[in-house]
Amino acid sequence: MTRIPQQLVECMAAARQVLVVSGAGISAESGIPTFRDAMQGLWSRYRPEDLATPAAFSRQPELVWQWYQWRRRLVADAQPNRGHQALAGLQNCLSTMMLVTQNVDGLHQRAGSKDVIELHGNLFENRCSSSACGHLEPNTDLDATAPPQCPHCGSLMRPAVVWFGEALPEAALARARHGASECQLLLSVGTSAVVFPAADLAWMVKQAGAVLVEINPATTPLTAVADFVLSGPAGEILPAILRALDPEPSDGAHT
Ligand code: BJW
Ligand code: ZN
Repeated sequence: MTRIPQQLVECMAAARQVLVVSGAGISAESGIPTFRDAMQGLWSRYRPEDLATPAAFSRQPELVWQWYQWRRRLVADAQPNRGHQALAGLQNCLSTMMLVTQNVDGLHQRAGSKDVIELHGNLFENRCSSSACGHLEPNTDLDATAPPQCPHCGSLMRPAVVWFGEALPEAALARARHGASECQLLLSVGTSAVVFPAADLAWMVKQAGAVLVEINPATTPLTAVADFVLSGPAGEILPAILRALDPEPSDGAHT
């Protein structure tokens, strides 16, 4: 069983505000490949970094659309795992916990986390590709093989996610940065911490002298500067943290 250092348990219990920044690794145990994992099946000859760009969508809208439809179906068939559930439990047992995610899969919300700040958008919404229009609507058809047209201006609809070179949603980023400036402890979970500006949150917290904790089976640029490195899968480590903080929950959680 994973052992959580007592000093970390005390830091977490004492923190008035904890900021959690999650990445694709937390959904790996739900069967969703991480962003930089090898792509599977038909998609194995593409690099995700080459599909998640506005230029790729302009060049080959159907190809990019079909990649997102494949990922949407994977996520729709998946379930939140023990890592997502433990984070939802932590939100109830810590004084204030803000959850910022780079993930677009909505699994935190499905596990019961509240007020999740999505930095890179959401797979299950579409936005008009004309920035002058910006019409937003839910994606309802998981089988359509081509992007639909915008009902307002006729441009192609695209997944409402943030691609490389695009600005993050302003309000979400401002809230995340405010959370980083206010927190006493940041938990970086399942992210390679190489994509900015999300990766900056941990560096901001470290510079301000707050505690940086990393949960990841692999090393990242944060590993060398983190105050606590919990090397292993989020689905084991997060429930162990919850048990250490709240050994006898009144609602029978973590059984
Ligand atoms: C486990 C596990 C288990 C496995 N348990 N862990 C500064 C320096 C250099 C470059 C830049 C910079 N600032 C900006 C840039 C450019 C660029 C960038 O960062 N490039 C770097 C790659 C170099 N950033 C941008 O372009 C951003 N935009 C921007 O800055 O705009 C400026 C602007 C301002 C004003 C006007 C216009 C422009 C946008 C970035 C958008 C990122 N979007 C994506 C795609 C989203 C949609 C989609 O999903 O298709 O977001 S890219 C991709 O990376 C996705 C992810 O959210 C993001 C982060 O990846 P993540 O989550 O860390 O996943 P992985 O796969 O990398 O790592 C998984 C980790 O899990 C691994 O470490 C595993 O070990 C671990 N793991 N199993 C725990 N069981
Ligand atoms: Zn439109």
